[in-house]
Amino acid sequence: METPPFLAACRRQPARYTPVWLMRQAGRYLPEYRAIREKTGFLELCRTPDLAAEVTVGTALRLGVDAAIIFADILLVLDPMGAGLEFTRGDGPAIQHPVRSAADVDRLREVEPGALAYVAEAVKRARAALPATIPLIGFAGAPFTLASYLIEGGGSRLHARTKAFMLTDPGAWRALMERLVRAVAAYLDAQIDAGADAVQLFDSWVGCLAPSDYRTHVLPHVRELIGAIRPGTPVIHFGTDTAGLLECMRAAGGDVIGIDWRIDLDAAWSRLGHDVAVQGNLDPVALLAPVAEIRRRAAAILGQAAGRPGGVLPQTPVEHVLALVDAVHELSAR
Ligand code: 1CP
Repeated sequence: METPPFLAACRRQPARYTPVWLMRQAGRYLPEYRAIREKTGFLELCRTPDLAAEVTVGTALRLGVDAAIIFADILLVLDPMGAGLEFTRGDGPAIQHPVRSAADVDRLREVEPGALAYVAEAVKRARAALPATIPLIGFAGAPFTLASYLIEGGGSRLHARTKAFMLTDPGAWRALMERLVRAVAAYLDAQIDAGADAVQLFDSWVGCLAPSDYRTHVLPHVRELIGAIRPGTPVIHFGTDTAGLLECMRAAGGDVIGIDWRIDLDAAWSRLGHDVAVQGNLDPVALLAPVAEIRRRAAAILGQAAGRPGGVLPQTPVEHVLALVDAVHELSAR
């Protein structure tokens, strides 16, 4: 069997066409997902391996994408640490016991092996149900982004408490990062053991940092984390708004660097160096535009990738996602 295009691209090997998958490809824009969510709370869905696997596999097959991503959330790992994770209806996540002091860091629990066994079980079932041609991506939040949720108590625009904590008590910050590195490394290894073919580290909010703060307070921890993940499985290192941080993220590691739409793909790739793979670059809001515009954008990104192997909003029309997947496959066929 040929190597699936997604895994070939992760390893910078030639593929028949450029693989495509979407962040939040399973979500509220899909009627099938909404139907399941009418009966089941979000956390309950994550904690029910049969349902989580069904959402993962059903979505990938329906969309015709080149990878499935396990249905879970970056914040699940915070719950067994004792943070008290809740998803209140309609809103984002809330942390019942935010971390605001060195003593709060000390009170966090080590994640027991097995605490997140339901995710590993969902990975196992999804892998068993997927065709061999479709790789399964496991994932976790990166330490900075997880720390931000822990410290802010939920989502945040400025991450002001997080930065203040980092700059005021660097020792407690380091202790927090070290705990998160241990928990996330074990969690990703458990997903790999269960059958994940690649893993993605989401540093969704790291773009708020000055490069010097990233280098001092984040980079060493991410490097340690990526180094601790069992070798042989491609690691995708993703962040948003990272135009100021690309070289630093590259230095922290990853086989693939995930970027967003705020930087041209060719510019990002030449800064990263072509000895690493690149993923991403389409603005999710572009999927609200007419199909002709979606195809134009897909062609532009593929053009910038120059033949090199290269979150859906709830109001996104499903046909537009299908059109994107078709456009990428058709325009990049070789
Ligand atoms: O049913 C619902 O309304 C829940 C919405 C939802 C979904 C579908 C949340 C709550 N999480 C998820 C699943 C999810 N989250 C996946 C599953 C797989 C897929 O992509 O199909 C993934 C990979 C995530 C990752 C995630 N969760 C990120 C990183 C993604 C990014 O855009 O950078 C983040 C920041 C989260 C936290 C989170 N979970 C959910 C929400 C609404 C949020 C963001 C809240 C905030 O703005 O702070």
